[in-house]
This record gives sequence, C-alpha cells and structure tokens, in this order.
Amino acid sequence: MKVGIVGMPNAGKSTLFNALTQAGAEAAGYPFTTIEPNVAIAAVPDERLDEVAATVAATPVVHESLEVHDIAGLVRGASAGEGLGNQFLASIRETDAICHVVRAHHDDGVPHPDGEVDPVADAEMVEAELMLADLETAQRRLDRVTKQARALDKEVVAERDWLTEVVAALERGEPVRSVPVPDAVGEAGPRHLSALTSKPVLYIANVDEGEDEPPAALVAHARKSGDEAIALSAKIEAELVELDPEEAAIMREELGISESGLGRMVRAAYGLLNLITFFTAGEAKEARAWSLRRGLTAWHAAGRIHTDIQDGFVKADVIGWEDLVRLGGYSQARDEGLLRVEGRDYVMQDGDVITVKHT
Ligand SMILES: Nc1nc2c(ncn2[C@@H]2O[C@H](COP(=O)(O)OP(=O)(O)OP(=O)(O)O)[C@@H](O)[C@H]2O)c(=O)[nH]1
Ligand SMILES: [Mg+2]
Repeated sequence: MKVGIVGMPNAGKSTLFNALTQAGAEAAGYPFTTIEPNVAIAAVPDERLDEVAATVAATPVVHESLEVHDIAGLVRGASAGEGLGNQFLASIRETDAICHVVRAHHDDGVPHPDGEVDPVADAEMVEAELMLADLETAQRRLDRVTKQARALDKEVVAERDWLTEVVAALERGEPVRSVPVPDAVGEAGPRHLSALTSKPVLYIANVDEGEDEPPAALVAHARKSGDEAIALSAKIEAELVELDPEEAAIMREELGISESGLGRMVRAAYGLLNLITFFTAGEAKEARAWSLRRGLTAWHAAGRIHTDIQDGFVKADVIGWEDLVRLGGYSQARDEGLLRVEGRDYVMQDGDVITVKHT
C-alpha cells in the first residue's frame, strides 16, 4: 500500500513522515522545508502476526509494508505557481490513499502560513488546490480523448463523456470521486487520469500534546465525503520513535496513547480502503501478513502469495489467528476441529491464517 502525505507548509508532514518511517527527513519551523519528495517504507505493526509466529515457531516474521511519500507544502494559488507550485503532486498520483495532515496544534513557535490555526479552512484550501491540479490533468485528458472519440470506439466515447462530467464537477469544486465511473469506461479511464481527488482521504489532525481527539469540525468535514479523521501529535510520535521499544511503551502509557501513530494510521487507512489482513505461517518457515480487499476469496489470497500457488490451488487450511494462538499450534487446532478445509470461493476474514495446498 502506498500513501501520499499532503498539507500546508509547516503542518508537520515531514515530522510525521519521520515518525512513521524513521527515515530522518528534514523537518523545520519554516515553510517549504521539503522541496524534493521523500519516500520511505514502514513495516506495518501487527501484534497478531507476532503471536502467530511465536505459536508455530515461524521465522522470519515479515510484516506488510507501507510506502509513504512526503511532499512539499501546498499554498493557496499553488496551481498558478504560488509557493513551490504543484508539479510535485505528480509523485503521489500513483498512491492508494491521501493522508492529509492538518495543523491543529497551537505552538506559537511554529509559524502558520495564514497566521491563524483553522483546521477546516486549511483543509479546504489544500483540497481546492488538489482539485485545481486534477482539473488541469482532466482537461488535458479530455482534449486528447475527444480527438480519439471521433473513431467512435465505444469505450473511448464513454471515457470522453465521463471526463466531461469530471471536468464539470471539478469546476464546481467537487472531487473526482463524486462522479461515478460508468461500467462502459472500464478500469483504464481512472487509471489514465490518476486523479488526486479520486482517492480516499485520511485526515490527520496534528494536535497539541495531551489532546487525543481531532477537532469536531474537522471530523464533520471528513464525514461529508465519507472520509475519516484521526488525531495524533507528530512531535510526540517523532520523539517516541527515538526511544527503545520498552521506554516508548512506558511513555505511551503515561501519555495515554494506546497505540503507535503508525498503527492507528494504518488501521484507519485499511478501513477507508476496505482492506483486511490475513496471515501465512509455516513451522520453521516465514510468517507473513498480507493485505487483501474485503470480500475477496481464498483463491485471491493465494494470488497475493504467488501466482503459481493461485494457478495450482486445490484447497486451503484456514483458522482464525486467535484460535491458533489459544490452541498452541496447527496439530492441536486440527484435533479440535478448528482448522477448517476451505475451497477457492471461501471469503477471507480479517485475521485468518491460511495454508494453501496446491499442485
Ligand atoms: N509543537 C509542535 N510542533 C510541531 C508538531 N509537528 C511538527 N512541528 C514543528 O513544526 C515545524 C514544521 O514541521 P515539518 O514537519 O517540517 O512541516 P512540513 O509540513 O513538512 O513543512 P514543509 O516541508 O515546509 O511543507 C517543525 O519545527 C516541527 O518541529 C507538533 O505536533 N507540535
Ligand atoms: Mg516537509
């Protein structure tokens, strides 16, 4: 999974990026610290995987990974070249979700580009710039497809009509995802456009220390478009990753933070993207976590692991991770009748541990 971090200058994007990935990108109290995009990969923490691995003595333990892109800040007028412009947005067009960092802390030592902390106003400003960037690309794409549509290829004509609606929506200030994609357009249309405002948004309110809720107005703003908002302090998260795990756990306890910022972010992002996690774990072999779209089957899960395993799919042994851990291993689970044999159409559940039998 790939996520792109957007937000105003000084919102705390790079601070959060460092807390998530421990990549050591420059973060400083002046706008436009970030010029070139930063990219790093974080291992998605999942205690269930660790417990499953310990239960069946699997090693190594391979977590699912999250690719995080940190880019420059957006200011009003970026689409017209203000600030650093908006060209750098290209580097997050291929991501699965947008993490929108919104400043909600009141540290006077960190200048705010508009001089006032107003999370919803900031979010709307950044969103307007994302829509203007999409308008540019949608317009360009529409011109091209309009020329091709003279050939009256059904799919191209459908794409042209869809793009016409997309452009109209963006001009009204509505995101690309507010326009349904007709079946006739196929998957290629949205892929060619690779719009920023077609992706789900996770709002991250960068709150004051000790605050654990996002501002209510920002939550309402997120819900309007079916998105979600979480609160974290980028500064505290960045400090916590500097500590060793035991110290960090004690600090978290004292601060009343139940889970790492990365853990909370990933959980919210999985929810938005409709993803579940399943595990594979072999005795004395690797244990691994995999993400999968909710509603997909054992056969799809096999395809995540390897196309050969999918092609040769015969059946799968499946058990919920909690049962496996509680019973202490596969053979006990089999004795108890909790290790089930499932066929290719079995719908995978979050937390399933699967062993695919294949030819
Ligand atoms: N008090 C406080 N300061 C923060 C927090 N998060 C970030 N900062 C500070 O805010 C300043 C800007 O942070 P950055 O992470 O560089 O912000 P950015 O969004 O990457 O900014 P640009 O790269 O300029 O767009 C730094 O001095 C950070 O230390 C926070 O949660 N609380
Ligand atoms: Mg930055």
